[in-house]
Amino acid sequence: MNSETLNSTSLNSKFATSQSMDTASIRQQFPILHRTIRGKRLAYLDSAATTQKPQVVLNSLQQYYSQINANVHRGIHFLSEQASQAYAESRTTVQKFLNAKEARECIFVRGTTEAINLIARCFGEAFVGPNDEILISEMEHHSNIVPWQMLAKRNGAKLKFIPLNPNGDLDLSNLEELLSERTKILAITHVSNAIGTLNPIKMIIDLAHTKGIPVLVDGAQAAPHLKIDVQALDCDFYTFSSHKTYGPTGVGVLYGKAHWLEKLPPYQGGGDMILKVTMQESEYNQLPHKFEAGTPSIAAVIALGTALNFLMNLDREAIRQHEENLLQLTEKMLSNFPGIQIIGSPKQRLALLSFTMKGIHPHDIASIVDQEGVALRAGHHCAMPLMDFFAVNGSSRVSFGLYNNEEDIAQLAHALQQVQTLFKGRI
Ligand code: ALA
Repeated sequence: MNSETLNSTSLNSKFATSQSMDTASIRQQFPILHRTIRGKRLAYLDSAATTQKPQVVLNSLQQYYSQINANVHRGIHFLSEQASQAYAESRTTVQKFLNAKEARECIFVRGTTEAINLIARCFGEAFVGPNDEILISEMEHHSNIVPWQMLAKRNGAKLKFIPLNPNGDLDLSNLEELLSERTKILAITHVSNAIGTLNPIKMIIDLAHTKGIPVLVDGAQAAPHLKIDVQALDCDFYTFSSHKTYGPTGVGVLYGKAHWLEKLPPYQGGGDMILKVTMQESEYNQLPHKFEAGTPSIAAVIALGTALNFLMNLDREAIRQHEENLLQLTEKMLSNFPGIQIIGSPKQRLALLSFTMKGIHPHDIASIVDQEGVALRAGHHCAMPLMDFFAVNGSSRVSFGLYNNEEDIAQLAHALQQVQTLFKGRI
């Protein structure tokens, strides 16, 4: 490949608009970005798997455990009141982040996977019976496939799929027919975690609603990058994970319209989700507590609030533009490599892409670039049906966070050249 494409100075000047966001000062706030990996600068290009955490989030975790550690909603002592208040404030922050109508519509769960499992279990129990249909798409992450397969098996329902176009967009030409009289719910990803397709989610929701069908949106790969407005989208359920949104692991959010959540049975039984328990039966608590049995991940919930405030205090549109520039730059860089094939060419991609390198296994690529300090994800990305659609066993994925810069892409280009050098004559 042309050595100019490896030169970070030329990359910088080509996409000068990226500089309108002060990436340097943002990077300063992420301590992990300053460590070296195998003696090399870290180029972290795996934010779709999990994002790195800013210092304010780390401080929030430390502060909770060192200053206010106590259980929530249980004690009347000072610390428990402080912890409960911080926990409740975090819910209000989530409400603001999603523009939900009410804070009680925002349920803390373990992550997107648990949120979808909760709906598959509780909505399934209440509303899905034999021969009913559940509609998803062929581009879903396993966590938006397997819970529905389990439900279909349990209740004798049928799982149907929105197909794909060869470019990796959803084929929506038959959506109206796919949304049948028997369809009880449509569950669809906002953004593909494997190839980055940004779906026309509003149009899909509106169409489903014309037939009275509720829609769950898997927002795991959208919430870190887009301003989400659940009222404008009018979705019935929306899910995202803290750890992909600059917060800690172990917590995520299930948004649901109150009228739906009120109709669903509880997910788990235990403390906090009840008002009264006798030996024979129980009376369940109000929203949101009905779905939050047991001691929650208190520190993580509070630090998620910190992470969302961190994001909301930044210029989200500038971040989006910055990540878009990085994506275009990466596409351009990869297209200069012989044998590299970017998977799909959707109309709109968000913050990530996947590629294959002729004759080289994605795991080999990830191992070799790792030696150069570059972190990529390799494999099927928990989207095996999508990999089958593109007839590949797996791919290498580059995904961005707000802290990435042109230097990361130049470092990736250099590392990929090492891969080609090592495999020269063998492919
Ligand atoms: N769902 C995460 C990813 O796509 C783990 O990498």
